Amino acid sequence: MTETTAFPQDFLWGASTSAYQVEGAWNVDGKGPSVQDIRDVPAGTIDFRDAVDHYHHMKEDVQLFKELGLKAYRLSIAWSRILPEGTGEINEAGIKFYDDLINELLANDIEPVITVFHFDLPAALNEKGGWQNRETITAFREYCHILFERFGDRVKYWLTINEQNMMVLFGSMIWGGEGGYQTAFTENHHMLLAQAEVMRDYHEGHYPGKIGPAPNIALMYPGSDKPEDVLAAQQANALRNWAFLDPAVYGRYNAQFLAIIKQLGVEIPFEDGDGEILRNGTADFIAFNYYNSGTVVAMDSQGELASGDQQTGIGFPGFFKQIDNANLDHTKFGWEIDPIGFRTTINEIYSRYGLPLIITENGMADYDELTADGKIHDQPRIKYLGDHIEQMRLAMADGAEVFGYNPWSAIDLISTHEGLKKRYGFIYVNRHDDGSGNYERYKKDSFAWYRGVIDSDGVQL
Ligand code: BGP
Repeated sequence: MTETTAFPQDFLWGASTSAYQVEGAWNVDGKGPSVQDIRDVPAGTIDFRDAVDHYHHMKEDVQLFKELGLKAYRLSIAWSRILPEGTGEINEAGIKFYDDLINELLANDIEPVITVFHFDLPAALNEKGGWQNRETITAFREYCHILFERFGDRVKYWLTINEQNMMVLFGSMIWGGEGGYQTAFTENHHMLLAQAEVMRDYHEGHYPGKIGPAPNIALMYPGSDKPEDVLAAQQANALRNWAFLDPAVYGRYNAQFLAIIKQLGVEIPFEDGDGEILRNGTADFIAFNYYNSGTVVAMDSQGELASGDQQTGIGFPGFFKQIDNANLDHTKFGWEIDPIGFRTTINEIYSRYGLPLIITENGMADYDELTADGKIHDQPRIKYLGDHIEQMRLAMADGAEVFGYNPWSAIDLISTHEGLKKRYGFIYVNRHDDGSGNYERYKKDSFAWYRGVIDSDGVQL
């Protein structure tokens, strides 16, 4: 146990989930399918559309969140539960589910932090071109207007798009998207415009809360002290990180990003007025997800692209490719573990943008196992989170304004592409990739530990 300075008493100690990864009930009470519901099921695994059935365990789960000591709960709303076709007729049963959830959270003194879009585009919109189609911007505004009108009286923290950068850079893995650079950065442009329009709509609606983006930000390190690798890291940070935060905060594209994608042959489909749209809709705060830093080296145009997933595999021929950092340990799923990188990432974001920060994801996956006496001993996760909280404290001592921390995930749920076996929760769910399990909830060792962290204002790690 390390005795150090306490976090502010109003610090939002929370935890995170997303609708498609936790709710289940994918076709219940009028909900329309999302792109996640129509994906191919990974070989040898179950149909994950029931997730961990939070939809039918909502009150039980909120009671567990209360017992966990949460001050906040970061959740997402399923667009196609509100608008089954993505636009048009409202599904009142969907509204009721989130109304009840928000009221249940508030009745238990838990602040809802709501992501409006978390990888689950309505299938009906995807069939009309999804984010390739500029009309999706209008649909997104219509959807968000409903959320602000129906829940804006009680919800004070809104996040626009979860990990837009990961969708753009790793779309095929995360939601099954296809297409090359032109497709990716066309979709990105439309999402940036949609985000800006919705942030302006929110501000012009004079709702009593705040709104911001929620990218996955990881500082990219140079793989050596060679000047070309330092340049490669600067380019990787521009493409992976600042390309998304500059538009959200400054209302304009990042110049180095524009130069890089021009050399990749991409034409951003700018239309008259797009620059003004970006300028008129900017963030009140920055939410971001951090799992680990990245390390890159220069790569010539004939270079091989890095393989791997969204935490290990970024690369652009002619610029950089990600490599493994030999100085870091890894999780059992191959993701690097870099708590000090969390401090440097927080400092870098705050230094560039100067806005209040809230961490909306940070966590470690493991093959957690339920013992015969109903325990789950997840000490590696306790160490990962404790080390990252300590580094977050040090970043705050460095001057960064951080107002909340929401580890991924409040409760076990489905991975973007590795099923239920890849567990992150403080709460274990007895459900398995082979379809066995009764959805029973169990408190892991990290549950009592995190409750102690919260009760001690972050002193007891
Ligand atoms: C982030 C997503 C989360 C969650 C997390 C863990 O990219 O925002 O939704 O999926 O990563 O990743 P995975 O589920 O692939 O282990």
